Amino acid sequence: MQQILDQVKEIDFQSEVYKDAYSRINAIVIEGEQEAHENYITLSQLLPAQAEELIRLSKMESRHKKGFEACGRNLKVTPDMEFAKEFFSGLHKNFQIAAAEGKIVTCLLIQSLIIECFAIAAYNIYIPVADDFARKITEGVVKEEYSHLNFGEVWLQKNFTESKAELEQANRQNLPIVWKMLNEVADDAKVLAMEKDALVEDFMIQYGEALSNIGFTTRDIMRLSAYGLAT
Ligand code: Y39
Ligand code: FE
Ligand code: FE
Ligand code: FE
Repeated sequence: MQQILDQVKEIDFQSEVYKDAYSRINAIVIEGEQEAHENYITLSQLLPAQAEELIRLSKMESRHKKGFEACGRNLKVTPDMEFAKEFFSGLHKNFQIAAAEGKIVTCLLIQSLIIECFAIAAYNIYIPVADDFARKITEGVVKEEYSHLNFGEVWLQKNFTESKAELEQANRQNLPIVWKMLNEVADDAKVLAMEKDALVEDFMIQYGEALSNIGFTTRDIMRLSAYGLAT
């Protein structure tokens, strides 16, 4: 804790190096929230029985986006949206293909498990080192991300037996993309006082817990959650 306090004291949120890194991380978060908004609308069409709840989640995602846009404005940073679109393009493409094929399990794994766990890890690590304005916004957002993760967990747990094979395949296809994304963002995250090791650790904890809640065994979780991780 003291270490974090000392670290925060040293962060100059107005330095050029901070603002430059923030222009990419802030954009990633804004783009991520926008895509999450769209993904939950798509999911509401794939799961009409739960459309109302999914639309509610999609609206939360647009509020998150607005919150993070305000964080960028507050620091007088222009988000690099082109960079962010490219950053998300792998997961975005795989979600689109799965949705077009009606693969609900894959869509839920990508958005509600992988992306939500990535968001929860990133926001948890960011909160202690954020500026005061962004900290308050992020604290409100991360609480809601847990409810998005919970939606995916509950659905996949109820449909575990029929979903297992598709989950394995979707994990194999998409988890390596997450490790690549983490590597791409590590240097900028470091400037914001967010350590890559901490991000990886928090992601693995969230994702492993989610897989456990869905019904995977410890043995399966070890295999699934580290897939494609080569540091
Ligand atoms: O469900 C959501 O709201 C998730 C879309 C938002 C994604 C946030 C992505 C965070 C990655 C940031 C990496 C910073 C180190
Ligand atoms: Fe969100
Ligand atoms: Fe989010
Ligand atoms: Fe979310």
